[in-house]
Amino acid sequence: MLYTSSLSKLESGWCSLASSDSKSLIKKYLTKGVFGELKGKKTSFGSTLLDCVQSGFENHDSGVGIYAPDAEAYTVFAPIFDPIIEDYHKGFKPTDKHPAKDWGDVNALGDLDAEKKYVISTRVRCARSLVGYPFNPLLTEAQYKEMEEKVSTTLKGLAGDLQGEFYRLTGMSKTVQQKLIDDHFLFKEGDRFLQAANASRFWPTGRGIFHNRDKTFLVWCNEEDHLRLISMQMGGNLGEVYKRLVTAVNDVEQRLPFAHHDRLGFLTFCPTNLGTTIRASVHIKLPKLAADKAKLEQVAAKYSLQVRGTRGEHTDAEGGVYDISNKRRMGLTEYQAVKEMNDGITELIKIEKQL
Ligand code: ADP
Ligand code: CIR
Repeated sequence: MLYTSSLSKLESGWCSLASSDSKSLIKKYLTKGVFGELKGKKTSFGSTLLDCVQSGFENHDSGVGIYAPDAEAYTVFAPIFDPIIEDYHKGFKPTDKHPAKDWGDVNALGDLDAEKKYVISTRVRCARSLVGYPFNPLLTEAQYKEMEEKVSTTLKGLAGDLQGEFYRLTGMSKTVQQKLIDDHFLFKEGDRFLQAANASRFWPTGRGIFHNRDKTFLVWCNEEDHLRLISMQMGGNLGEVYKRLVTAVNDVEQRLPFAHHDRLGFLTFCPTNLGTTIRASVHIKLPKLAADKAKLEQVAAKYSLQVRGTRGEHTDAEGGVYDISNKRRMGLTEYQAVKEMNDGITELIKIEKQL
């Protein structure tokens, strides 16, 4: 039996969300029936429905509103995770199986904007979870330290263009930290969606960033996911960015064991990141198309793209710069996810030129 306090928090949180005008997926799919079915369940790690949905209960402006406190939550609470996964990843059904990892032909992609008129920078990231550790809400302070040590030591082994240094958030000066954030290299601090999900405990312990000399290959440690591997550079050369990421991931995978699920692909804290975990994005200026933000969103959605602000999710565009990326990450291969962004951005640029 769940503790009464957890149950009453669940009941009052559900009522408040149900009577709100929230547009979140959690509101859409946590119907009275599903809520009743799941409110008494627990994973073997002790996680409850409240641990999954508390971010969406606290933040009615969530787009999604749910995280998996541990890997088992995806199964125990499947009646809420499955429809959200299907909606977000455009039709990935409970009976579907995520395809095997396939980076495709890494030489097949080129420059999205050879004229250098629209695309400011290009980034492709993926997420990985370390085998043997739970997700953020269940990690102990000792585990955070141990993971950071493991990651920083392992990344010391990278050579050539990928060679770099690991910088712990603990002890990093606020000026250096802020500069890394402003330059789009480092995760922001104090994300209220993650905080409400219990994902920021012991901060900044165990959190850090690795980057090579040119800051074109970066690894985030213990922000939302155990690891985020990132390749980025100025301009629109998606081909170079993608190739670097693939080389890096293939290398790091030889050194660290990552959690993979037969049906869901690579495991992540947020269901929006499952599967390939790939988000390929450009920072782009499309002044004519973006003159009407609703139109930009609508055209982007037609090509399965997502529009974010300049500083990432839940931020606004600054100076007309938008972050546009592939939205779905499941039910397609790594190459197809990146190609979806490639093709969509090519179309958006075409449309901008015609306006
Ligand atoms: P995620 O790590 O999930 O991809 P965020 O939306 O939080 O997500 O973005 C993280 C950081 O990456 C932000 O500073 C954002 O501005 C930066 N970023 C994303 N795409 C690009 C890009 N194409 N060029 C430069 N910075 C980018
Ligand atoms: C939301 O629902 O808006 C937040 N919980 C973020 C959802 C997807 N983004 C993410 O995982 N970073």
